[in-house]
Amino acid sequence: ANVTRLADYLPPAYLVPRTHLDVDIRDGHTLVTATLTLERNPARDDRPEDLVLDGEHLELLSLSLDGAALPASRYREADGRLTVFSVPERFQLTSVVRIEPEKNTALEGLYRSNGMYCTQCEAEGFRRITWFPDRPDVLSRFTTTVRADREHYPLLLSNGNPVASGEESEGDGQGGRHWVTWEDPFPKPCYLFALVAGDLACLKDTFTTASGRQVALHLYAEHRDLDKLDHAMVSLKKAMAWDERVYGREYDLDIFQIVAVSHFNMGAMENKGLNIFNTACVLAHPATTTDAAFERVESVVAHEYFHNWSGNRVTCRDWFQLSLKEGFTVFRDQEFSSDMNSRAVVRVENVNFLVNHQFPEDQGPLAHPVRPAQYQKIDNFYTLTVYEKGAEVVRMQHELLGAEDFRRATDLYFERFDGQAVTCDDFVTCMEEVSGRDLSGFKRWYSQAGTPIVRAEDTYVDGLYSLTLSQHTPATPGQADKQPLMIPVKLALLDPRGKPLALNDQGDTETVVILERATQTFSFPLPVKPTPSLLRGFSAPVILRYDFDETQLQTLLAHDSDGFCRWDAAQRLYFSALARIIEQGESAEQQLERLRPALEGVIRRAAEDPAQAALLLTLPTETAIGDRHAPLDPARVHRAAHAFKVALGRALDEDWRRLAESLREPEYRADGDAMGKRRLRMLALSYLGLAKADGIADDLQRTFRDASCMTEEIGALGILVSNGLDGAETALEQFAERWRDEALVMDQWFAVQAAVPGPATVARVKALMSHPDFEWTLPNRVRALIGTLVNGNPSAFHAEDGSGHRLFAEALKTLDAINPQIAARLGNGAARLDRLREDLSTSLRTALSEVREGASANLAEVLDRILG
Ligand code: HT7
Ligand code: ZN
Repeated sequence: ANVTRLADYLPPAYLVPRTHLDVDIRDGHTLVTATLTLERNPARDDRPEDLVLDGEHLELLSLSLDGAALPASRYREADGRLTVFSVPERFQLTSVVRIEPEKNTALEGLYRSNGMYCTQCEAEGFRRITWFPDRPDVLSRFTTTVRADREHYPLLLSNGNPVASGEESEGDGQGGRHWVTWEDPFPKPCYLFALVAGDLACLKDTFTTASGRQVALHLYAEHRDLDKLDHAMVSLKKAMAWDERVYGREYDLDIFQIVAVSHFNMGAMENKGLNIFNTACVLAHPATTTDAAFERVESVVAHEYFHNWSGNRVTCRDWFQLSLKEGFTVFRDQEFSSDMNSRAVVRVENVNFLVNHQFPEDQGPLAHPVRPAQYQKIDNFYTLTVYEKGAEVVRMQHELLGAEDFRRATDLYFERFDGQAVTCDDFVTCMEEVSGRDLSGFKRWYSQAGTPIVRAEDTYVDGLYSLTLSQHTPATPGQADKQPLMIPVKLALLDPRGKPLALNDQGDTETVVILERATQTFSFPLPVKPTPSLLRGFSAPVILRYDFDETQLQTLLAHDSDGFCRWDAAQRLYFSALARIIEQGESAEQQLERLRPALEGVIRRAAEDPAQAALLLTLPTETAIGDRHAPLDPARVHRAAHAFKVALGRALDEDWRRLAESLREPEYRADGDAMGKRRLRMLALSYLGLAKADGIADDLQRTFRDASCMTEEIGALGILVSNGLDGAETALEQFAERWRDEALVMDQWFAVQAAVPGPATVARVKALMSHPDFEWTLPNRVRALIGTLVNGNPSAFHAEDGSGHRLFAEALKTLDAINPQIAARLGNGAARLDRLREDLSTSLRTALSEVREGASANLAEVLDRILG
């Protein structure tokens, strides 16, 4: 296989100070004329004489150097490379290529989505548009002319500012053809190039920057979706103000544009001045969008906007440094969301996501460092480790330096590296320079894969509390031996009534200890033996092992001022109860009775913060429960989890009914308070649904029918369907009838059905694959149906008869021929193969082995790592 290694990095042989693109969009094909100004890179002492450019799926029509056509003997085209022999020090190269965006289902490069043309160039899509050194350390000033039929494509967009436009004399549509030229004054790597041609509606606004410049904000979507852009606009303006206030970063062009696109491989893309978004991450309206999706829009809009500095102005030297921009930008968007919403709730949601998704990645066959050392297809490394763990690595630096020094360090980073392509080491060096700290040990977080396990043991003797922390990172593929990491452990020590004790003479009740060696002991003189509140705020991405007894966990759950530690205590109580059901065959009712006082305590205080109460009362997913039991037996896990939830529904029936009633709002509101109430109300209804409480089917049908927003409507539908309650099928039909023209809503309709636990769902998913609204070319739809089955429904996916595995293999094959990136991502869903009960593991292995033959490079890399 074709492996790219970090150790082999060489600076580019040729630089491209200027690029002019002429993109002539015709029916069925597009002609791209690229004029590159090239010069030999003085940083390359070996003075390579040949120029090598990247290109895929391009039909080269002509090539000329400094205006003279090149004969075939002067260049060679092979294996995605164009080599031009013996080029001068400085020259212009003009190529004309023909491409076929209409046939592009991979959604990389230039493609068509619902009648518009758009691009996706990160990571290596630009090479599908024209011949170019497609690597992030070649920064070029782009001018782009887009030409198309005026009637069908009245809007022609690219990066930067529009500088000229006009009509074309030749006309092939009723309205004739037109063109627009865009100039981007900022040098950028080609992965940030973007182009859109279409007939779109626009929501316009302006933002005045701190230095008084007016920026035009244009948000584009299909005409029918114009009423779904307000939330994104509000979010964008908040993000722009936040970046000025918190990081001192202003926007730098006269116009900032976002375009909503239905067919998109990921969430969104931060192209300079022209962000392109998956409709799912930008469109929002209470009638069609859940509260959770509203929050996602706010955070993704902010994330992409923040990239303007962390990613665009300062970019990555090579793709191994991806976390330089992604980890940092996720940290920035998480902090933004914390400032805009409830910090405690946002933190728990982020940690919950990391622990349930990134930790398993880091402990399985796909484990890799935040800065990987090698890859076959870089697309496969847009991972939770690079993004979410990468964000935690930045968060730890923020914690180690403190907010003020961290800001000084980021100021230094942006100033020193503006307009450059740099490395993760460059980022940490700024932290070191500003703080005067040696962070060489810390840098291992970038290079060492795996989730560290921190063991805590304590003693209390003669008024001295001693806490011994030891760390160990298990082996991961290709990395047998691990070195100790620098781990900040924030802690408090609580007295028996849950009050934090003073840890020093100054009366501080919280401190951060740094675990740098394999084992270290930290001592505190205390008047009583405390309950330790450890890893507060989840101060490091580690697994904490401490032998909490049930009383300590109940103390933490009831009294800890740290939102993460309260939630963590609840999770530990749930996991232990479920383990006793799964491993020791104890009854769910018995376990529930043990927890009942603690849960009633949470419910009593629910009105203080309904969203937090909902988090505390939500059980771990079956996937998370299964990850704690070996061998993994999804059916058994499902039986235990279901029994426990039913017991919880029955035992607290009155509380759930009271909450469901009292949290009902007279009319829809979009604020955080109302969202928190809806969240807890829907949770209460779901426990009643699970318990099949008297009259609940009627209540849910009413909630479904009279819903004030999509959160209630889809919430009620999901509870009806997943519990097979009366009226479920009718509600499904009504929902499809009502929302058949709203693609994002229909995604939820597919997902709700794929989420029903149990093996029968496999047949349902199979049938839905033939539904007229199911489209293999639409990644959101594939994720909704097949992604939900594979990643969110273990008792169906791992059906004992192997039907889920066969369906998965079938889906992977079909998808791989259409969109290899999406197929490879879906393939990740098999990563628990070796943890499964033996018969299930054999069945999955057999199904995947068949897919491996003839798989794309993307999918092959994933399958090879999983199959071993
Ligand atoms: N930086 C963007 C990554 C992205 C992407 C990567 C591979 C294939 C398709 C893609 N679409 C977007 C998104 C981000 O992290 O901000
Ligand atoms: Zn990003």
